[in-house]
Amino acid sequence: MERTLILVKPDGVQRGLMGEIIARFERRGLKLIGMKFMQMSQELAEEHYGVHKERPFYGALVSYITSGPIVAMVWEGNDAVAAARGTIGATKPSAAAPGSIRGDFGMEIGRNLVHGSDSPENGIKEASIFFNDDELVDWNRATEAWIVE
Ligand code: DAT
Ligand code: MG
Repeated sequence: MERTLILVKPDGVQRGLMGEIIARFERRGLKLIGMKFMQMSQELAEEHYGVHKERPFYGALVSYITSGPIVAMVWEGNDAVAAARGTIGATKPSAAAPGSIRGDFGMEIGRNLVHGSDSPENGIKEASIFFNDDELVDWNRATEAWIVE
């Protein structure tokens, strides 16, 4: 069972798209096991985006992600990482497929609305940066047998 860390970034919150974005993961069949509304600190942003530290856009990326509140979530499922990345769409919204979140709501790479982990390993790692174990909920979903064979 994979986990993926999903963030509704500050533009998604400010534009009133939280519910719209969350609904897409929910309807897809991913299972929510953690969620919080928060504003990321500089330290948390630097930890989360540490892999991009040497890239020219790093400063802008950290200031964007810390510029306002976000929704942080952990979603679980078989192939959760790839499924969520499909729902999110390509990094550059102007090139993202219609039907994806970025393809339906975005225009620019620096305002691409949502984050999703890029591998199962990073899903586990990123979830643990944002959530303590006791903030993740183990629950039985009534519709499970209609989503998972
Ligand atoms: P993704 O968010 O699709 O996983 P990523 O991990 O490669 O993409 O990059 C993290 C974020 O950094 C991305 O959502 C937007 C920003 N970014 C990536 N490449 C960029 C570029 N060439 N110019 C500006 N921002 C960029
Ligand atoms: Mg990434």
